Amino acid sequence: MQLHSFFNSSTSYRVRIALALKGLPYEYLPVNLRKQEQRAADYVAKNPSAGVPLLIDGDTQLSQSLAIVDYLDATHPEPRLIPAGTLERARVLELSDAISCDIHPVNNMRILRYLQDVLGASEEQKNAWYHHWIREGMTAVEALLARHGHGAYCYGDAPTLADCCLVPQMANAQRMGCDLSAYPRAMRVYEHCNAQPAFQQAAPTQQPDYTK
Ligand SMILES: N[C@@H](CCC(=O)N[C@@H](CS)C(=O)NCC(=O)O)C(=O)O
Repeated sequence: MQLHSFFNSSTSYRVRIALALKGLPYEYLPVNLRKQEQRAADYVAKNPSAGVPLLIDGDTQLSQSLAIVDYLDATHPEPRLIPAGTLERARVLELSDAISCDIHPVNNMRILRYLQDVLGASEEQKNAWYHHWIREGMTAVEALLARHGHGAYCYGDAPTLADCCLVPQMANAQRMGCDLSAYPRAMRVYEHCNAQPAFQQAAPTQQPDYTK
């Protein structure tokens, strides 16, 4: 398999965690978002969404991080990251969606660029936007974890798709200077995950395209 990825991309980071948890080797194909390589015509021909990640598995080209993790779960079921049980599956997807649908899209690079380049927002206004949506989104995530979370991870004592989403989102928020002390349960899960080798292997600093 090959993975088009950018070290700082939180959606790529989700897939890297899933691949590491499953122990699957892959070739890392860097796409430099700072240089807008995701918009190059030959790349958009492969991924019409003009973003990372993009997984290549033989003749299969698959974008969308959650679809990729679902695909990996079907093709390499051990360990399962989306539980099979109806309620367990729904709970893990509920948390994953709270992050991947409600937090990540509004703070994505192209949205922040549009705010500044087209709407004329200042650096301060852009940061206020980012922090606002982290506060709103993480308050909901923390409440969901308090209600349904148990064990060392988001949902139980084994990592799931929800942890693949939570860790990159919190890392991103920390990088942007957000105060995460109001989310102690999420922080405990985050720290526990970061102590595990698979999560460490998937971290931005460990990627071949990492730069400061
Ligand atoms: N829903 C997509 C989002 C993919 C996405 O937007 N990735 C970001 C990096 S985290 C990206 O490539 N951004 C490029 C841009 O904003 O121009 C997924 O989960 O894979």
